Amino acid sequence: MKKALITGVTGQDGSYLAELLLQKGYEVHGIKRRASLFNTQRVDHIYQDPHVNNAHFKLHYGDLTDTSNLTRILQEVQPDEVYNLGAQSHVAVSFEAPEYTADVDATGALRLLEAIRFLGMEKTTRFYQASTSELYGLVQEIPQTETTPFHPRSPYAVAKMYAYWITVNYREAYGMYACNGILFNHESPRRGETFVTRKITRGLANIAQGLEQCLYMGNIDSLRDWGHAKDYVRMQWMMLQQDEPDDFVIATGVQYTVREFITWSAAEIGVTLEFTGTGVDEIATVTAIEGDNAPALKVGDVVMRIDPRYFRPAEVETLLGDPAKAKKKLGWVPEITAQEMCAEMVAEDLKVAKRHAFLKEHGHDVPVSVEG
Ligand code: NDP
Ligand code: GDR
Repeated sequence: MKKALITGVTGQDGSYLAELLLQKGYEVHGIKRRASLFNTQRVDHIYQDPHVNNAHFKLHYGDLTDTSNLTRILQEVQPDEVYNLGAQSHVAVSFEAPEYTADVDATGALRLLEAIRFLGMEKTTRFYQASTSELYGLVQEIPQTETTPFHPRSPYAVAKMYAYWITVNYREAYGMYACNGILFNHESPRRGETFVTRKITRGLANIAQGLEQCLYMGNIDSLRDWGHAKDYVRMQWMMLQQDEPDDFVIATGVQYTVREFITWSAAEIGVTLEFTGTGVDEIATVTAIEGDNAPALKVGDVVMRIDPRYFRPAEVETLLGDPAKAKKKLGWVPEITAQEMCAEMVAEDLKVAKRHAFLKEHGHDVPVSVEG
């Protein structure tokens, strides 16, 4: 039985990857952080009681800032494959906490690689690094490929650039099977609530149900190449199954604006929007409502405004990936379109919003607002 160790197992990708590897018959180990509240919601459905024999999914307390902890877990587990998905992954937050972001996202990758080498596992343990399209930042070429030069635009992206190159370096210096997946934005109903797609689907679902008044957004002209996390974790696994390690761009090859994503999300709820005004004065107004998903809305309501607090000190305006290499060498193609993914996300968030509206009506407190 193959063993995998996943850092960031409690995150969006970690949870989908753990599911995939369990389906493939792996013993899956994940690192979770100690928190004052439970933080395992995304993996609770695959939790296995460690007191029962033959548990194939095991969680270890740990942190990417703690070398001794990582070394001990690696020694104990002796994984065939390590997936380094753990990160302070929010670009805007990285401007607020740049040093911590560097410690986790850059030095964290080094700590893992060095622990693998220190334990003499560099010839037996394969390593996947969660690299990112944010490396392209101020884009030098459209679309972006594995050879497009990097120009990172945030402390997050700069930290991830170190992680990218240290992964390449350990491959070249020590002959490690170490790969970078340069993944473009990927989303799902499990996406963190402060990333733009989820902020929109959750926010509009809440507004439709009368739990919030308005969505406050940053740069809605921003262009992103959005895929589904389920498609992308499949590729993470495929990258570690080849004869030779290599780096791959994972993307859909299609880009849309944040504004378009807002329009689709509203349409999924049955609401048609009109965008008027420019810059910080742009608003989205309801022009038609179909069906019964939005009892709290009426024609003429303003459901989106711009709040400059969500502008970034340096923005990545446009990202568009070319996944040709992944298609050619690994036969990978994304199966879920951005619109299908949006529909799935809205459906899930609407279910929760309806439940919360019911609870609120009956006098219970419900979580609504989100900053990000
Ligand atoms: P999430 O933010 O959903 O998950 C991040 C995970 O990292 C969580 O499990 C989090 O734990 C964990 N983590 C955070 N800090 C630490 C730390 N100090 N030590 C150990 N674990 C930590 O991210 P995604 O699942 O979306 O992304 C996975 C990886 O892929 C990340 O590295 C991200 O930067 C990268 N990436 C993501 C893309 C995307 O579009 N989703 C695109 C390209 C790259 P906790 O649950 O406790 O917070
Ligand atoms: P990104 O994702 O920065 O690309 O990083 P995010 O969804 O946060 O932003 C995408 C774009 O939307 C614009 N935007 C807003 N973003 C947020 N979060 N909130 C807003 O209100 C808002 N309004 C407009 C942003 O400015 C940006 O242009 C994600 C993360 O998952 C990284 O970890 C990963 O590496 C990259 O994707 C690829």
